[in-house]
Amino acid sequence: MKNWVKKLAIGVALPGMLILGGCGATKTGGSEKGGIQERTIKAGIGLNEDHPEGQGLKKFKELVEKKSGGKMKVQNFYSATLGDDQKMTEALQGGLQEVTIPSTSPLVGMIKEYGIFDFPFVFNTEEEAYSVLDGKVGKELLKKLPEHKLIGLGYWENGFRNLTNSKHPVKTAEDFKGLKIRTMQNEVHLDAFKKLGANPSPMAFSEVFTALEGKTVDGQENPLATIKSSKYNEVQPYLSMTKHVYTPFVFLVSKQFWDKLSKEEQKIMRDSAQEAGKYQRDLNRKENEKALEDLKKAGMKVNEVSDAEKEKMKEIVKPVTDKYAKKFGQDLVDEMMSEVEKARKK
Ligand code: KDG
Repeated sequence: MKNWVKKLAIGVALPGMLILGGCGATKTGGSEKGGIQERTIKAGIGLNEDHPEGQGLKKFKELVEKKSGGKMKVQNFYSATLGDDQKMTEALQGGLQEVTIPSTSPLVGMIKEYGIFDFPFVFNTEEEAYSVLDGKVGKELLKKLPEHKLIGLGYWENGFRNLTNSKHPVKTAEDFKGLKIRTMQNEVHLDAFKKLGANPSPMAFSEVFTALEGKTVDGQENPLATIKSSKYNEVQPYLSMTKHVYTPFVFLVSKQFWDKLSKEEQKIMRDSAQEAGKYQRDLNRKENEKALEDLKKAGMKVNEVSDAEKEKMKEIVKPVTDKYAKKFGQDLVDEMMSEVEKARKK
């Protein structure tokens, strides 16, 4: 067994723990009555209802309520009404909320290994990302969650991130210099943008529009569906197709809640999260194409970034990714890259 797998497995192989289906689900304390009980599941996300993530959550609700004969009810909350990613994740750990689906990036303070998905220019396509997330690497990272009072049921899609700003088009590595860019609260993003000569400012997703509107930052970076759904075009004239990072969403369940469920109820949750996840990934990719056309129509000045310039950017941030590969585990990073290479050969 590879070192990084051993380290991750030992971290979670608690006595009597049954690791099911690669999602790290623990042995069911299970409801003594078994079967399906009347339950209410509070599910919150930071994005809007019209975003593919919001649509995916609606699909999850529909599936859980159908599969449980209406006994398990899902209450959806959008646009960070229950708080930002970190606050909602803490609410799950405290048993105050049952489901949230954040980007992996804000979790890196808790589970450092998730930072490998913040390395710039690792993936060229969504399929390459899926091969890592749905394969050994993604499954082993899910097994890290129970020790943090969380259960992970799989990965949905935030997607490839592109840069918007109010100053000028970003066509070359040089063009980042001096730009004040909002980043997620994530050390890899912070260090990478600093290395490119930008001036990064970490903040929660819910604060981004106000910061852009008030010009406390010049720009931000997010997938096209988020740029459109959050109406960043209203305050950001320039969109540069950097595709610099692919960010996953991770479907999180409160372990306190999960351990009360019967095996049947856990299967309903897991199957619904995975079925809704496939639906959400497909919808996200369709919406990204449509969003680009809509953002152009809304007047954003869109520029492509050449492969040569992306290679230059990758070279500039290499000392950052080398530093964090050591911190997160070189074996883990090597395994991710070998999965990517395999996907590229398909
Ligand atoms: O809850 C929304 C966030 O998880 C997601 O949009 C994170 O990409 C993100 C950002 O920029 O904060």
